[in-house]
Amino acid sequence: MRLVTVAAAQLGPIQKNEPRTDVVRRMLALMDEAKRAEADLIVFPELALTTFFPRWYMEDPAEIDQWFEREMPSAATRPLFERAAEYGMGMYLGYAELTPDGRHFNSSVLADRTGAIVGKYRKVHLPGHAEFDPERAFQHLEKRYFEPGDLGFPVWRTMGGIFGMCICNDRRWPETYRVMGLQGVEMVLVGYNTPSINSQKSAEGPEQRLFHNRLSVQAGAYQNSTWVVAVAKAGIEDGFPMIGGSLIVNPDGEIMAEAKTEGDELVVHACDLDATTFGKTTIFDFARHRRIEHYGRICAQTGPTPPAL
Ligand code: CDV
Repeated sequence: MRLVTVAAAQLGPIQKNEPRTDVVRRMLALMDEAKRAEADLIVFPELALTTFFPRWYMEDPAEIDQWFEREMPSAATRPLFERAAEYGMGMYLGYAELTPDGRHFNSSVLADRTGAIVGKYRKVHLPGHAEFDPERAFQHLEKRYFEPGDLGFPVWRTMGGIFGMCICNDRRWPETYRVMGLQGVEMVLVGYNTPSINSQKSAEGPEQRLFHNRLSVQAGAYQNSTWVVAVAKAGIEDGFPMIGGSLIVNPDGEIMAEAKTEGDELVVHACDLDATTFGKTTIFDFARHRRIEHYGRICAQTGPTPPAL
């Protein structure tokens, strides 16, 4: 057995005026709880340090940039890395990244048990739109504030296993998991901020959104024989509700633990990375069963080309 005890550290809402120092204090409290639960790894949500600011339309670059981190760790976030090192606990942290040359990404880092950053991921699948959309019940301006990630979907051999990262909307795309699956990933870490209501279809409410969350994560886990740990920022943020439902899914696609609230909540499970071997060597033994001669379209085109009428 190769056990990694994972703590999915769901965060409740972060209001627009809540300073990073207060948020970090909440996160440190979850790390303390994770330590008591003997966790080896803690996973925080997407954009964990602030409100989900892409719901706000902004034009002033200085106003936009206040939501971004210019360095990681920074003065505000260093306590998280120090606590991780003190507790011998790995950490996934989602944040808005502003690079020294002025580029903006929706990013996450993976720190190992010494608190050292061993990997960085930049969100590839950015949902939403770039301009104010009066047709929507509320805005989702990720395409305005971020560039698509330029690092692909790498994996890292660390903490006794093979770990990968993705962010929120990425979890709905089978390509995300498969690219990592082809690198032997054993645990995928993903943070999310998912509104409880579809801004373009009010009939799609929290039950269906939670269903799609489970469906995507469970399918990705099963079809690649990997653990997936998916962690929400949840609850009513600045008047806008977001789903919770943080979950830990095993390589058979089964939910092993799931959040019950929409607040700060720790969901813990001891994950055996050796449980990934059976699927990887049988039904999803990629080397034996994949037929790449038929998959060319997946990389050759984006939109569908249905046959002519
Ligand atoms: N932060 C996100 O990427 N949210 C999307 C919403 C817009 C659907 C998601 O896939 O959950």
